[in-house]
Amino acid sequence: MAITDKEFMQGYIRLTDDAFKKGWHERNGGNFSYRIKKQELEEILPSLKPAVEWQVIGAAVPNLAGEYFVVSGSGKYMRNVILAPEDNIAVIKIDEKGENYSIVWGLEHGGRPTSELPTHLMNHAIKKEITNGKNRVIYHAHPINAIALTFILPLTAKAFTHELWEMMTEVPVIFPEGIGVVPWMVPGGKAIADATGELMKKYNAVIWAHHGVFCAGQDFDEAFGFMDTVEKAAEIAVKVISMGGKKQTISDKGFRDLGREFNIALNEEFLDK
Ligand code: 2HA
Ligand code: ZN
Repeated sequence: MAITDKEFMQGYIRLTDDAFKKGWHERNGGNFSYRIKKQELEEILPSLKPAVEWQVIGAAVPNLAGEYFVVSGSGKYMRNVILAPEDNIAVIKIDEKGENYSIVWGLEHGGRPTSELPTHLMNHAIKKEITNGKNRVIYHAHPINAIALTFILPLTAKAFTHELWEMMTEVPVIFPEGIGVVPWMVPGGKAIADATGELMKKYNAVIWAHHGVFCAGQDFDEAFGFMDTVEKAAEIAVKVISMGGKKQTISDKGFRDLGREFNIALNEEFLDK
């Protein structure tokens, strides 16, 4: 069976296609990585190239040493992944120090992994540790309404979390811990990776001001679902603001009642005392 027919690859490819059709991936916008399971790796190992050429990651991720990831290619278009996965994505291996990577499959006509590789791998390192290895997906997209809100709302976790919680009753159930916000920063390097990683210790979704959103997930459905939920709530917020603003909303008492009924610990930082 070809690597691209494996269930995890089909799951990866399906997300790229669904997300492009959502309008979240103009041109080469966005990037996406998956930490391959041991059993999945064993099945594809005979089809991988030996790791001979190593490149620096630009961030140290010692707890990912020896791990393999599926990653999108720098400059590649999300909409083309389904047509030619072997040209647009890669499997990379991390070295024994967690400082370098080697391409062992894919990007057949040349190329490099995503420009956001430091942020992806730092987020994987943090999430792997705090979820005892359950988190496997880091996903970055450019959804319209979430970006639009970063021109209007204060760039704080409190402002974004409370606004998005109010927009749809399920949002606080899906993001009880809240949603993080990184102020505008130059993308692609270690500084934005550090800032995002700090927030990924607390949140599963982090908004990059005037740029996009990063989500973490245990599987493809969860990561896609987080992105979809953030963006749908943001779309409602944009419509409400465009219609002249709220005339009524969910109260903080309402959120507390919801938390009790659903047995979820809503982050008290985002509720009034
Ligand atoms: O174009 O989204 O953040 C890729 C990106 C960089
Ligand atoms: Zn981006």
